[in-house]
Amino acid sequence: MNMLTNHLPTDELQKLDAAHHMHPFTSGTELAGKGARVITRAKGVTLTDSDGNEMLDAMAGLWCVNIGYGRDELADAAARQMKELPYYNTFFHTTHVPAIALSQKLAELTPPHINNVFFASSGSEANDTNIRLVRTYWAEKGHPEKKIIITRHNAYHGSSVGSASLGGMKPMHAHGGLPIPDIHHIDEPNWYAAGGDMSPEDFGLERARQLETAIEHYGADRVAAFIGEPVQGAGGVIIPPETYWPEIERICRKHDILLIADEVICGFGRTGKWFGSETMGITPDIMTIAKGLSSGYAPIGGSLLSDEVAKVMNDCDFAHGYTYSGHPVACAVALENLRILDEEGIVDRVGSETAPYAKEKWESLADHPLVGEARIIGLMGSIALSPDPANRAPFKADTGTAGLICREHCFNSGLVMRHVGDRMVISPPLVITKDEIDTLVDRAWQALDKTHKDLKDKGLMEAG
Ligand code: PXG
Repeated sequence: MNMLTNHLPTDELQKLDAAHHMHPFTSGTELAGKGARVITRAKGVTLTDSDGNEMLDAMAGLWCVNIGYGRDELADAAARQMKELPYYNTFFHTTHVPAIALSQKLAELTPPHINNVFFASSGSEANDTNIRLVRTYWAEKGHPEKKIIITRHNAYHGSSVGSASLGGMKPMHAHGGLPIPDIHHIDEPNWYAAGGDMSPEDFGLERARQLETAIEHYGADRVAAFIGEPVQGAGGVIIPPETYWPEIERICRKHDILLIADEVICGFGRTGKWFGSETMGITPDIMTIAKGLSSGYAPIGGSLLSDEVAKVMNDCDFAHGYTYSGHPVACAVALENLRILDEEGIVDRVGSETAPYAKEKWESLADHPLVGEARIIGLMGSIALSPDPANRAPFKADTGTAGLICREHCFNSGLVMRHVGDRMVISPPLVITKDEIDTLVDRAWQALDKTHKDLKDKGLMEAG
């Protein structure tokens, strides 16, 4: 049974998949019509599908395979741990070596004031922890009315009821009656789309000050926390103006509200430093982690807490936890992943060599006649497709029409890029080489050429 994937022809696998497997964020009916792409193997930055086609994975899976595919050390760490202690929980005054070792390693890698972790199995679970945790924190300090969490439109913080409420994705809110009470959304710092004639710096300040307006509206005595991704990922790799985060931090400190940095994508080297908050120059009270923590080899996430937050939470019996909080196999895999990222200097190399090279190459895509902006920070980048790049104009066609066409051309050019509306985004494994970056950008250019031609042929180059 477990050899199934390598022994059935692609169309049979696709039929079985359509018959029994429901995919996230996907219309099953539509997928059944064309058949899912079946990925069978991967090595480094390269995926192989069931027909033997190879593709450069410029998304590192889903923004997570930071050390690249095929590292035997992680498989060996998992096998060793499974044989020794495949599972035990961390409830009821119990612990085990992998959870101890990983917590200690995280304390070493994070900023000096962050020394505690509450484990989960995903970013969604960790953000659910954060909702309950910040409200409990303030209640323990004698302010039970400090409950509101301020977040942003077009943010992504997960798919569970709590984390999707923190997120700002309207289609997600529509499914299931979200958000939950006491979540307030402000606008995102997307200068390209909404900056108009303002300078990026002024726009960054204006967007950050929406936080202050919201706090003043509710009263600081009712606001528990602000949460944001240092750089929005799933929202389209929106790199905020430089003025934005320092102003957000100033406002949080002034009004005594907790600052949560969602580092699920930005953490573990993605922005060229260990954490996106370091790149943005901020000192959060809580950081959400997942994805790159294990490079996606095992499901694990967590909430990292400042000493001040940890002290208050340690003094109370926080009624919260998951069966797999600190799962030993996931912890062992994450620990080995962090050892490799650290000892092989992968994060440092992104900051000093790979990211500067990628920046030069990626930004050259701005010369393409279909591209309104091409930006990258560390190894997360995006391009905005536009029928009128000089004016940053959107398409008249439904948002996402051009992006979807471009994504299909990328696949056919041997490149996995994701589209977010009409933005194309990348987040390749951090081990990508300069030659592979050249290949990535060449293939992106080819896909843009084909997209441009298609859009012209279909009369879709009109600005809206
Ligand atoms: N926070 C951030 C910033 C994320 O990007 C989560 C939390 C939730 O993590 P889990 O492990 O529960 O998925 C994420 C996840 C996409 C895409 O299409 C992005 C994510 C997940 C799925 C799809 O870009 N990010």
